[in-house]
Amino acid sequence: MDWGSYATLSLEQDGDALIVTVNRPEALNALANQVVDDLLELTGRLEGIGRDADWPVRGIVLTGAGAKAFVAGADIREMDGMDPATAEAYGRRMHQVTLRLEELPVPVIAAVNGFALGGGCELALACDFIYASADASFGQPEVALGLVPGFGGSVRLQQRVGAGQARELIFTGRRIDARHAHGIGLVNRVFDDAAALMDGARATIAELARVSPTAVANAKRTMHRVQGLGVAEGLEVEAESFREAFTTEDSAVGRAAFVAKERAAFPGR
Ligand code: CO8
Repeated sequence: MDWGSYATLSLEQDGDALIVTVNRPEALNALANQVVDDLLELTGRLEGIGRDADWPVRGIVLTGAGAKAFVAGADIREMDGMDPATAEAYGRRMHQVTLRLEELPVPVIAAVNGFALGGGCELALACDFIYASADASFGQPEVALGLVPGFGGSVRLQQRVGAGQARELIFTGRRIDARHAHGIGLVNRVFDDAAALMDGARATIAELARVSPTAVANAKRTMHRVQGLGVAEGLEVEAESFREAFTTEDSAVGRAAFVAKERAAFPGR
């Protein structure tokens, strides 16, 4: 699959993992317009993963270049020249990136190797799991700039950590370290350093490569669809997804392999 080439993103396929690195270390990987354009283009291409039972990768790792930052937020210098309409359009384009990440048929892991602030924290929140190095830090410092979260933080931070924790972070603009972020459920796992972080993310994708890709895609879609629904409505969605799972070859292969006491070789359809 041709993933394209980008001014501000580096791509590397490593086995079943696609590693995407936001590559503007001189500005702590801040989300300049060019980065948003590149993320839109890339996420558009990635939508094809799994089509026609072609699963070129089984998971994506999103990280930041350099030793200091995942992404230090929206590009404050570029925002300086924006009027309200341009700012709204900028936020909406980034919303599209985050929605596409959630709609991808494979899990996305944010590997946070330093600052994940403002739009950087919001980009991580659009990923399925957030892994962090011990020296990572998180925050929504928009209020210190007279702004509010604009890339999805008002919605996704409270979904991830609950309303009370989200309000405290957003209203104070406070920065928290990786262990604190882990304690409130923002971060799934904390690793000693950046190398261990990337190893951990790759190992999870190797695990994903052993199970059914259609089932993982179905589970991801279902979990996004039920978010915000009441229990009864959510169970309706789950019933549809469970039914759909039984239409896949993967489910037939998976069940037959269990009965035969063999390891399933999933066809991915
Ligand atoms: N935008 C642009 N440049 C940045 C940014 C940024 N967000 N963050 C860092 N940089 C640049 C610095 O200006 C500096 O450049 P230079 O070397 O040319 O002076 C370089 O990166 C290195 O940064 P520092 O020298 O500041 O490094 P420190 O280690 O001293 O500090 C910090 C690191 C604490 C991360 C500090 O850089 C900082 O506070 N950055 C800003 C963090 C922030 O406030 N982020 C939130 C931005 S607002 C946002 O994301 C809103 C999203 C919603 C937008 C809605 C649509 C309009």
